[in-house]
Amino acid sequence: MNSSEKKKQKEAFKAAYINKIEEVSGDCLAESSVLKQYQALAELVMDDITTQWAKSNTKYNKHQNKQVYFFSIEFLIGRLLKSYINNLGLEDIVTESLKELGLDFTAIQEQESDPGLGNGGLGRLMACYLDSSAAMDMPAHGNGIRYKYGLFEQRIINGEQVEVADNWLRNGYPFEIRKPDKAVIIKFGGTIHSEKINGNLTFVHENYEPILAVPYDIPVKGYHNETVNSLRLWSAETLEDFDLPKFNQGQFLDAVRHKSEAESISQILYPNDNGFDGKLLRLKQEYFFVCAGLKRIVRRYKQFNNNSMDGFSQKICIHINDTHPAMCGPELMRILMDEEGFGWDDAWKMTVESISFTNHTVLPEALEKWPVSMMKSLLPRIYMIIEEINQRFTQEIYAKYPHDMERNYGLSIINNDQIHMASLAIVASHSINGVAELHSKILREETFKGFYQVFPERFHSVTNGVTPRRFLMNSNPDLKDLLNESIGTQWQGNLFELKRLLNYLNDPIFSDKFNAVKLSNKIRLAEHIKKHNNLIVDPASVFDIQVKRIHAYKRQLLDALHVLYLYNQLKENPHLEIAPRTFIFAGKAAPGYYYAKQIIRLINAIAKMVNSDKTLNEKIRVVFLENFNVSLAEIIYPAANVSEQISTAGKEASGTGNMKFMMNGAITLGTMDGANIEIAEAVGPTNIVTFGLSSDEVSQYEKYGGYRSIDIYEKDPRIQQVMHQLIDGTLGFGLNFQNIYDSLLLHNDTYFVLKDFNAYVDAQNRVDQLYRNERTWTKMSMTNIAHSGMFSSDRSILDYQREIWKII
Ligand code: NBX
Repeated sequence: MNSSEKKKQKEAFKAAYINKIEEVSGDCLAESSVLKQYQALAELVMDDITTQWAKSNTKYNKHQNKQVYFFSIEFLIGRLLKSYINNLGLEDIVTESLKELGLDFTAIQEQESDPGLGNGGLGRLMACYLDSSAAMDMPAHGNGIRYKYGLFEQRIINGEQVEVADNWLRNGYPFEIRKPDKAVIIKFGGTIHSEKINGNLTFVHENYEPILAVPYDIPVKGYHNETVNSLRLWSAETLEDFDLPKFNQGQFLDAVRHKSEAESISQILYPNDNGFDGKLLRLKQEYFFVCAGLKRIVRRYKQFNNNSMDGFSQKICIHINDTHPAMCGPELMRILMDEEGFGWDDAWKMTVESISFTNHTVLPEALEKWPVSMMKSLLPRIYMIIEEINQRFTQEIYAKYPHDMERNYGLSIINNDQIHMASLAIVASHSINGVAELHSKILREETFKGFYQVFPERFHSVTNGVTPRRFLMNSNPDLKDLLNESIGTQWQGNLFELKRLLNYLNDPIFSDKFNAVKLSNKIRLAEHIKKHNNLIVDPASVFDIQVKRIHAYKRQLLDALHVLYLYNQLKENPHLEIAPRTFIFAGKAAPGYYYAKQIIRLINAIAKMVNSDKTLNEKIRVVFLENFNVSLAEIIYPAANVSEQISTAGKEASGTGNMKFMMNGAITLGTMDGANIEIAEAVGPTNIVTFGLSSDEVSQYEKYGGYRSIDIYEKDPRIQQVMHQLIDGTLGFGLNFQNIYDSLLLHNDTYFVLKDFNAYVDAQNRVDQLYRNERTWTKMSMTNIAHSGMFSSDRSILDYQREIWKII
């Protein structure tokens, strides 16, 4: 675009924007609030997008391309305004125009609420996959729940987590379109009886409670292309706002209760990451979005296919994100048999051909098992179908493997009066995949070993990826510009092109610019810390960061104990030569997870002690940042030097934060777990710092014993010192971390924190040495970015297309 064209475009944009502000606020620009400025900009952007959206949909309807639908109980999409603007290619026009109008674009963007419709990795992965699918012109859509309240907001008060409801819809949400004409009815409870209708055996569902599912669609705009896909989120409503007959009888409360019970289904996101809590309302949520989503998909398919279901499984991929949508199997069977008139065998073939399943965790406490009694009373027809799926499946394997009774028994979907949702998902899918090589291997060899023996061809592995648009280009614009001016812009279309950066490893001018970018990102984070924690941190210090959900297996405790150890070292020897370090933590604990909340308290107690100790010469600082969410993450990753990825080996399925850090030039300090292993392979052993037990060693100890944490404790005075400090009042008057202490010694340290402690301290020393050699560190950092192509979600989506959905 030449400069006069650009000028024209800017003028047109400004005129339209001023108009829009008047329209949404009734005020002129000068009088308008920042909220109204944001709302006007959002509407203007939506106007552009909806035009493209309609075109995309028409194209999809006409050409009947194969469509993928991601069914997920979480979509952690983050703020969308900037992402839309950049994907539309309007970045410069908007930025410059707003500046010329004297407006603060950053403040405007901060008006947008960050929809917390997910807990962590699983939900964020879906958002990255939607972004990549649209960027690659692939028809893939999301199907989930429009929670009225997303994941709680976290406040830290007196060092402890306090949860506050996340009312993200307070000011409305400009990027969704409510489609009441596409609402569907979901039936809960009631009874089933069979009847012969026109000579056919038909199942009749009676006395059920009907709930209305109303879709809200959010456009998913591709990067610099014409594709706009859809994220459809379902909201639960009563059929009538008031149940009039009851109201007339004077049962006012009953009528209103019915309303709130119905609406409770999409009221709130369950805040457990990697944990199953078996609540009836959760089961309702799961069926709610599965049933609503499938209904619309089938309806649309028939509408554009001469009212026929022919070819359905060749054209439709139902991809289920973990087991929460596993009822897609029995629900699709129900639709095909009870509504479309197929017999069992044909319906089953279509179902298995359509469905594929990704597993995200091997932690036993996260595996979903629903009591038969609950399923039977809430979803009687679905239960009948699950029973029959199980009966046919077990018969088949008993006939095929008559000598393997014990293994066969373990494969039963229904066991001990519980329905094992992972087993259901495997039996009803043609593909099961893990999210990193190691994780997929553990699925094959341990978690789903029996199923792997029966269906080896169903097992796949697709390593996770993250979107470079959000996590590099939009959140680290200075790095983007530097890359563009050095290696050209091809990397924006194919992240593997970042390899070209390797040509600059020994270029001192480039290195200086590269370090200047990192420093300015660190200054931005330091400002955030000053504002929110009222603490001054030195941007020249090493920013050593662990941000993720707080969970015992992720071992924030190991990080914290090392800080305590380093503090002790510095107290003993204030002249200890180390590069000054700022240890930064952030993450939410599930509200009912006491241990994780204690870890937050511990980190804050250590922070308080360390930050107020003047004798340390500011060599170390500790920060716990409140309310980790996608927006905060976007400020954090670009500012990191060290990426802490220290889970007990074998427990973190993949991790995706590790990739976001790497893409922004942080060095991974990690165990050989999840995708860390593939990061290590990509960058080579000299560009990562690894330590600790391997997953094989962990599983040997778990199976055969042989680890006694007390032995380690008794041999190591450094460990004794930090352990005592947990309970002797060092960390503050009355502050006692007895239960953390007990978990490590009395309960034999389930996650091998003490076992890996020594190796971790050594690894941290290596990090310190490496950082103090600036040239070495800069090269390592650049090398990490150069090899991050493999961790783009564009690559993951291509793998899914090739291996699982068979699109290319
Ligand atoms: O999924 C996460 C894994 O822990 C990460 O290693 C992985 O990178 C990420 C994406 O594949 N799993 C996860 O976030 N699980 C859950 O959020 C979860 C939530 C509720 C539940 C079970 C699992 N009942």
